[in-house]
Amino acid sequence: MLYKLIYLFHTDISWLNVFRYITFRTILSALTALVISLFVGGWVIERLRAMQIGQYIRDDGPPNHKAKEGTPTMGGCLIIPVVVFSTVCWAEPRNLYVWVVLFVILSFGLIGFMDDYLKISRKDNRGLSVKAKFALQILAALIVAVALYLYPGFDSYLNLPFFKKISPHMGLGYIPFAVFIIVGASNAVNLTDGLDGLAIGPVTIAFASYLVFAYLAGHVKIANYLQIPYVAGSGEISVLCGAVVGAGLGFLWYNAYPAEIFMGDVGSLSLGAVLGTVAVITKQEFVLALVGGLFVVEALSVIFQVAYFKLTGGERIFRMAPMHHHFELKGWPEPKVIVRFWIIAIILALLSFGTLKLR
Ligand code: 57M
Repeated sequence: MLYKLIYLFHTDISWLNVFRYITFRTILSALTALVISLFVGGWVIERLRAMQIGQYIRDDGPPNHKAKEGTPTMGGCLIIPVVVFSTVCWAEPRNLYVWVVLFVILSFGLIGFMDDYLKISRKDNRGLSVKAKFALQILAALIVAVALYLYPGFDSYLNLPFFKKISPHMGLGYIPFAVFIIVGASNAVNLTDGLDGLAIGPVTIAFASYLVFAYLAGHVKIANYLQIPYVAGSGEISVLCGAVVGAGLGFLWYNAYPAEIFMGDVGSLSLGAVLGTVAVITKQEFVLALVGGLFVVEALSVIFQVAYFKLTGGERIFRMAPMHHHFELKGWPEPKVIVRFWIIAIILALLSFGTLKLR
């Protein structure tokens, strides 16, 4: 909105023309989110502490985690409003994709908020039941998937990296596919959020990658040159990705080891779902397995651990799942696990750009 207001004067003040450019507004969006997060973060932590919204630590976790008991949580209540505010300020208000993604961050944020609130307010610290949580996530993702499927400007064929010529039309099958990507990404990020900065670091890196993918997909000449799907209007999603990068860096300032705040399910579920939605809109769903490879591996470690545990009647593949706990129990100090996971996330993000040329 702010951008539209400023742009009204571009005929009188010529340099205001720069606001027309998505790149400029993406940088502004990132800086707006970063500055607000940094300046407001400390106050939010104080408020959460005053309201006694502190993390409950289960007894069955790694021993060193008990010291984290009471750390202010639900930090997603800072991230989400900052991302929404920056996006609304600097993105094109008539762009449907922007509003679809804002619906996702708010709906999944509400699901996470309900889960976090129940965990904190209940004596047994239980949140939403797994069934209720999944049902709400699938419902929200279904609304998004159907909206994209019905949107005339959005083509629901499957884009396969490395195979330019193969792009099968999925028809109605696209809807469950999109739901799977959005709900899967949401829960994979949620599982990964188990060490200080372990989720927000790779999430910020992933959104920095999709900031580029969205810009390229929305630029007809570049998309055609790279032979990636051209998605008219998806360039505005770069502005939202910029807001997430800024808010992510600002949150990391406080979530870095030793964390002063956790994002809570309100943060992890919403950021993961937004990442999945951005991958769907930019038609880079399979690339998400690479960009978000860390989240995929963490989720798979849980799936394999639980399956093996049930199959063998109690045997484990990892010392503890998700995999970050396995390395913790192997004796790696928490910061070492975190930074090594960040390094892997950066390598995966760089590799993902290789899919743009290798086709
Ligand atoms: C999401 N939440 C963290 C924090 C964060 C099926 C099973 C694998 C499920 C899984 C689970 O419960 N996952 C929930 C992970 C939790 O973090 C809170 O949750 C939010 C994210 N959703 O924002 O509010 C704990 O993580 C630590 N933490 C930090 N720094 C951070 O910045 O240190 C989080 C953020 C926090 C804090 O200790 O309390 C979590 O781990 O629960 N369960 C697990 O991940 C458990 N694994 C497990 O049971 N493995 C089993 C089987 C079932 C696979 C096995 O390997 O045999 C681990 N988590 C806990 N205890 N809490 C280990 C046991």
